[in-house]
Amino acid sequence: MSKLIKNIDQNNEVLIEKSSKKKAKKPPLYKVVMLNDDYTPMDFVVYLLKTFFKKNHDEASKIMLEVHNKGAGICGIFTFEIAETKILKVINTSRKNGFPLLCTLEKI
Ligand code: TYC
Repeated sequence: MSKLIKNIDQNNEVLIEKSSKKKAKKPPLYKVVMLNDDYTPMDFVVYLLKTFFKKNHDEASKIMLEVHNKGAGICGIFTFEIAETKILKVINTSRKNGFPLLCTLEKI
């Protein structure tokens, strides 16, 4: 029998349990950080940012240049599983194309 039915009183009023009023706890979030290297072509990095992080051309170019000039840059903020999946896709695509690009995860 569902919880809902158990929580209806004699007057057919739905009783809301204290615990169900509590807000759901938000999951921890992680930054996906892309690292610079000397070998991955700039246009390939822009392609990865557009494909896996849904950036438009200007946003992708800006992030790529930030990584190129400062050594690292943020691609986006996600829950752990989503961040991990995106990193795996970026790294797999990079290796298939013969490039050493790396991304890391940083808990916020
Ligand atoms: N530094 C690379 C180059 O000059 C470009 C690059 C940018 C590489 C960002 C990796 O995450 C990266 N071709």
